[in-house]
Amino acid sequence: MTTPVKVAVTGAAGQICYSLLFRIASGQLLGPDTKVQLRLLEITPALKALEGVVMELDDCAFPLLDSVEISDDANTVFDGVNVAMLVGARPRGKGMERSDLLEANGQIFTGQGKALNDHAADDVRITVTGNPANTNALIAMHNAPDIPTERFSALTRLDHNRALTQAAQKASVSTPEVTKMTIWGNHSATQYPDLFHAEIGGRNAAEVIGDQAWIENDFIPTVAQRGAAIIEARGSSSAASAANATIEHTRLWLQGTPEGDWTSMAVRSDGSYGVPEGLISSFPVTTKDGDWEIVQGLEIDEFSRGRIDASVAELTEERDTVTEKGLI
Ligand code: NAX
Repeated sequence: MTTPVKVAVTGAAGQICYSLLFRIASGQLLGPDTKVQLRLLEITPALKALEGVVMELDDCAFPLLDSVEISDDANTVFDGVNVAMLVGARPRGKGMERSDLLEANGQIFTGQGKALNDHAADDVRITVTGNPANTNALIAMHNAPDIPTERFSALTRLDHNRALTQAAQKASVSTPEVTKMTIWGNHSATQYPDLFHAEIGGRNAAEVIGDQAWIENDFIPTVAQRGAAIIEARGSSSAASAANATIEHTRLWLQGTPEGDWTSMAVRSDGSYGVPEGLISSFPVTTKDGDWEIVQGLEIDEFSRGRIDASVAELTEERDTVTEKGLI
């Protein structure tokens, strides 16, 4: 057994965490040889519910779960953490404008960025799931000047997984046959799930499918609006699949992407593919030993260019809004 890893999770009494925490504690994030110390953050009114979740964690008697601490103080929870999953966020309330939502979340992510900056371990890796995820990650990153910018990411692996399944079902293959999928841009309805660089059974996915109309009119909108479709069907937003993607995103980051494949991760742009430097935007990335690299050299045709630019324009607007509000 190696040294236990400290994993912080925020929004711990929420619905994503009701799946996420149990999967982390059972070893699905760090593997069967690593003990985990869970450090859970909630707002004060949700602490009682969180106590109930902790009772359930206890009742699983997970061999790999070394300890669980809960608090409503980010400085306490983030103390010494190696991994931080920022799931908790302020949902959009009735009559709330997008800029109000950015501001409400800005308050949360400035504070959590500062607390991570002051208390997290030197090797911390941070993933933001709570929406608007890309811009929340941007805010946290700007408020943590001592943490290298490449340690911040936002989740687009759920969109990636949705795209894998849509493509696999269309081509009547199983999901592992679909590789090199990319989600570009924002985790929002403007995201661009890209089949033109993906492969099915090692061949170009768009060519294998051979149906441009399906790609434009079915595939892209189905993936981009899947979250809304789940709410419509289930009456509440994606939870187990979001937990699954949060685990997969972080596991791949720590353990590496398989040879010959990549994942989608929203990370700080270095200007690649014309995405303005500094935005947290989703790219195709490979990972190794806890580091990521944006896949280079993909040719972007006019169709893909337009889609990427539209999503990046939205991210630029979000950045401008949070800059005006003094959050970054
Ligand atoms: P819930 O509303 O069930 O849970 C959120 C929890 O966060 C609540 O228990 C709340 O008390 C807590 N919270 C609020 N402010 C907090 C703070 N300052 N510190 C700590 N905890 C705080 O939402 P849930 O369904 O779990 O979703 C969580 C977030 O994930 C939402 O923002 C949601 O929009 C986002 N999602 C992101 C996805 C992605 O792919 N990036 C997909 C799924 C999901 O929609």
